[in-house]
Amino acid sequence: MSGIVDGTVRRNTGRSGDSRLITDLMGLLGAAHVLVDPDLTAGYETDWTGAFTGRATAVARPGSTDEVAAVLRVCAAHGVPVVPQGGNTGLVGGSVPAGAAIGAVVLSLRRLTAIEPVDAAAGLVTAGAGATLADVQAHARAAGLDSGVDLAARDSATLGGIAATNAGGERVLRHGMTRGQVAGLEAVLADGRVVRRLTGLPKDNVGYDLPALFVGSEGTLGVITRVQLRLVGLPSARTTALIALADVTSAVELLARLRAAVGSLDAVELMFDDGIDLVRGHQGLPPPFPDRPADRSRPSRAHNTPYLLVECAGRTDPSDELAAVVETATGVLDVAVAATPTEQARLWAYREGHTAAVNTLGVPVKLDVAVPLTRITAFIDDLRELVPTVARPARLHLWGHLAEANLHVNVTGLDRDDSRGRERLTDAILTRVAADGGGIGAEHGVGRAKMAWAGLSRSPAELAVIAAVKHALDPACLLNPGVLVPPYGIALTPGSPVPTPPPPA
Ligand code: FAD
Ligand code: 2HG
Ligand code: ZN
Repeated sequence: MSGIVDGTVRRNTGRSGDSRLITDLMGLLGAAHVLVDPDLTAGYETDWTGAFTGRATAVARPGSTDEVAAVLRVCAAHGVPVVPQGGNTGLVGGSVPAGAAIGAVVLSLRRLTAIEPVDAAAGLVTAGAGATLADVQAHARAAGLDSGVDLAARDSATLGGIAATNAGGERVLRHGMTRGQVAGLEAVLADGRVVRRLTGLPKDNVGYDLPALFVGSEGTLGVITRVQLRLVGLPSARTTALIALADVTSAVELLARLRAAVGSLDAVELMFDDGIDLVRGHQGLPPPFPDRPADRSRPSRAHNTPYLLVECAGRTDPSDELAAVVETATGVLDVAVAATPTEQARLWAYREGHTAAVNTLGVPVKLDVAVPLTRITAFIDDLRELVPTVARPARLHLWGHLAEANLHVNVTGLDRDDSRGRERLTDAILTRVAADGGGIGAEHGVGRAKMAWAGLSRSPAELAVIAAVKHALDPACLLNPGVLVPPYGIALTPGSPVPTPPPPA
């Protein structure tokens, strides 16, 4: 049996000692919705990247909020931790029972898929936490509206997971992060109590903003069961352009001009030649341009050309507005414009294919950082030098959401089990990020992967508040132990207070 003992989470070695818990769960949900067969649980036990894995005591698949509450009460009674899981597309190891959560019950929300009718006047839709983003988007579009949140994992990522990670994605420039799009939610606390705020009232100032507190809490404060999402207008005209540039500085300058002059700007995404080549190899795609864009100012250097994928969307055709800026920008080497959905999807495939293409090279060291745009050129140059000095063999893959100064830094070539080498590299890169006043976690969250480095982006006082909130809502530390907040008994940074478990009731 798992439980908090002497400040650490006791780990399961097998499933036999948990038969009473499993029997209780089966009594609640029926045997069909409590998975214990390793062939069936395997897909819930390893994260999308393959970096994080651990055995679960069981995978519980409740079908309603009441069942979620009942599962949490039973797990609390048995002292067994719970790892909430949606689509398992998270990239920081928070959705699987690894590390301090080995032996936890994985609580899969994927059966909570109900999507309620769109409230067109209020611009809202409420859906079960297990509804996929793609299903919610299709539902909203059928009503003439759209979700302001979009990301490449849309077919699997769930509304609950998106809220729990405060996901970013490809429309943040226009609509902000998920927190701004969540109007309300319903969540179940570790002890089974239900917190529900789904009034849909835009003005509702009565105390702390509890829905906002659960957004970005990564399954550590409660299990989100329903999400009320704001909807945005569905644009009738869209233009997408892939623009090859001489260097990153030109890309940043173009971003500034686009921001100032193009009101319909929706997305400005960054990638490089080597990333596009990797995606092309993986998906068998043709090159975006007949000839590789060449920077004549540095013909002899093996130059990794940066590209911006720019999208504008509005009620009227934004292509002239976009063209006017691009035609007069400096450092533009080549431009491909897509006006039809099929052509646009072709351009987006180069950008959205990066994560899957990198995974074919092995388990990457995956970092998601934000660096002030004024420093991003120097940061990228430094990174290209730093990575091979810290890790060898290593291959650096860079892409991201330029408008949000958000770079995805992936490094392949390190063995999955070389935890020291992976930590050393992570530490070197994140320390460099912090030195530039950057953020060590931009949109994917902290999870298990970045917890040890949270002190680079948050002060001891901030970390203490985060831990206090966690321990107030989940004093036994049963929800996602080892994610975001250190388990009891472990100081996050030297000198910071060591959290201790509450005295037995
Ligand atoms: P999971 O992976 O299942 O869980 C993620 C975290 O949320 C875990 O800590 C889990 O415990 C918690 N959680 C899940 N459901 C609940 C719930 N109902 N209640 C409480 N806690 C819960 N992310 C971005 O921000 N921007 C991107 O552009 C982006 N692109 C991606 C592209 C690809 C190809 C992939 C594979 C991932 C991408 N991601 C991106 C990461 C991922 O899709 C997001 O983090 C997403 O929000 C996770 O949703 P999920 O349902 O898969 O959650
Ligand atoms: C993206 O924007 C996603 O492509 C995934 O956030 C990033 O795989 C990654 O590192
Ligand atoms: Zn991203």
